[in-house]
Amino acid sequence: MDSEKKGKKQHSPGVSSPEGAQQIKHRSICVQLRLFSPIQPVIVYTATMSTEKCFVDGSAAPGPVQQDRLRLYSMRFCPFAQRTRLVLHAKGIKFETINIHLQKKPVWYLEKNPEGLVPTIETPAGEVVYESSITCEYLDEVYPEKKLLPATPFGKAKQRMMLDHFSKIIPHLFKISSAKRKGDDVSGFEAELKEKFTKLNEHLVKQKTKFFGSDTITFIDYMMWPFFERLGMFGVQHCLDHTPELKKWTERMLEDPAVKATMHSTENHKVFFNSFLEGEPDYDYGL
Ligand SMILES: N[C@@H](CCC(=O)N[C@@H](CS)C(=O)NCC(=O)O)C(=O)O
Repeated sequence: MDSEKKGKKQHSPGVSSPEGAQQIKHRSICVQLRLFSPIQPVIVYTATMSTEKCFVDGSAAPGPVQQDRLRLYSMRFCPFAQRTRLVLHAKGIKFETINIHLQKKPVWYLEKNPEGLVPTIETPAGEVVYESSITCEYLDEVYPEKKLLPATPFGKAKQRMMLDHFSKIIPHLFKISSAKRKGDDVSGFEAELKEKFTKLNEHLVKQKTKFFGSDTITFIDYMMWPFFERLGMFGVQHCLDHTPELKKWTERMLEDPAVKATMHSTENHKVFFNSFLEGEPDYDYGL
């Protein structure tokens, strides 16, 4: 693979915005370890989110992962990486974060994950796992405390099917926001989105549970959440107005400690997303 070239590739639009004042409050239990370079310290988190500047093409490669933790390669506003961060926080796994400049990726990052996407997890044994839902399933298997996926094959299959359906909603969100930006009429797209939300709402009503898998948060809630956190950024928050159970689900999710630890304010999401749409993503916004 031509990693030089790949390093210059635009990152996908699966990205949202920055971190808010809200997060600054949660930036507590971290230990700064100036391991690799004086300007790019790695932060070890047990219960908080990454606030570190991204590693850019030309920056020194980090050394091996220490025995007592995992390493997450991330980007602060990436909704897919947020899935992994949610699971790491929810399960209380000790990890450090290295944020990657997705427009100027270091060559060493492409050697770890040839797809060049975040999130990626690396273990002390040098094992590398990527693709958000795969990283989350991996974490759930390796760290059995507070299991997020159901124990039965059918329970697992149901959550995977739900995730598969939900994945089809994601491009829709970007489509609406891009059409809005161009000043196009989005009423048709919004009607489609409302229909999809109605189905999710019906699922909650029918199942009579507070969350999508049960009365407590499970895997599927964390997989979907990052996109609901960004509804305001996409300008489609009002599409929840006719789906009261789904709206209540978003309110319950906002109470979850892992959500609180990883989220950005809508305002910050918007600033980052605009910088992304203008072709100059400000990955370090707010740092
Ligand atoms: N299917 C991937 C999508 C991840 C993804 O699109 N990440 C974006 C950032 S939000 C990325 O790494 N983009 C870099 C690129 O496209 O080169 C997953 O679920 O992990």
